[in-house]
Amino acid sequence: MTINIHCHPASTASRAVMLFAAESGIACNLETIDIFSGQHMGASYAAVNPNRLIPLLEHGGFRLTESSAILRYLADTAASPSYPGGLHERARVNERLDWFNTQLNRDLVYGFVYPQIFPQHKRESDAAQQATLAWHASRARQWLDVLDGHFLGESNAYVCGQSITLADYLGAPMVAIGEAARLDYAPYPNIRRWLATMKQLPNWAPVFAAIDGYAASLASHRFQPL
Ligand SMILES: N[C@@H](CCC(=O)N[C@@H](CS)C(=O)NCC(=O)O)C(=O)O
Repeated sequence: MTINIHCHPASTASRAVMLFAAESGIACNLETIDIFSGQHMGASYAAVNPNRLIPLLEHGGFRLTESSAILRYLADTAASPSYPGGLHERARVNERLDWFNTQLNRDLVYGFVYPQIFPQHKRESDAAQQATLAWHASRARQWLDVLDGHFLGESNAYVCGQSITLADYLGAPMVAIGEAARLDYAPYPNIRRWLATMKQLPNWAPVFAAIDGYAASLASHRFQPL
């Protein structure tokens, strides 16, 4: 039974799923939902995902939203070592998946990067934009400190230790999107090392080609530093 994934390469949540599926050799059909033309807001997509968000997985009659749930589902279908079965090992991966989604994603991605790189996320007034960026910047720095100093530290290759897990697949695209706003990660050497490792995955470049192209189109924009 074919696994269909509705996604778009400009979507950070989609790229996590696309990268993991490609790296794991999980056969699936990627169906592009054009979020730029608003295809996800149309009635036919809303009928299958009332959130009107991507990614969405369909496997037979089973539908699943939420990138981190999709990652776990794909990993279980493939018995992937990226989602280990041991009680503590799996709990650690779950913890870090939740952390990326509820801490780093909220403040770094949605609160600081998206309002600067995506026009639809920009706040209506300059004052509102500045207040948003200021509020989320301080919290984003706090989470980056945790990621750099505690999850990775000087000794861990990946965010749960020495082996790549789903948490790396979910988290690396969130950190990498900061580069579209030319965030300086120099104060976070362990994050830079980890991101460089993730970028060496064979499927990173093809999965990130579209968003890298979008980032290049912002070359003349001025961004607020973190
Ligand atoms: N919590 C969801 C978030 C999904 C999400 O925010 N998707 C974005 C793209 S990264 C989207 O569909 N945006 C369309 C819109 O906001 O109109 C997940 O992890 O899958």
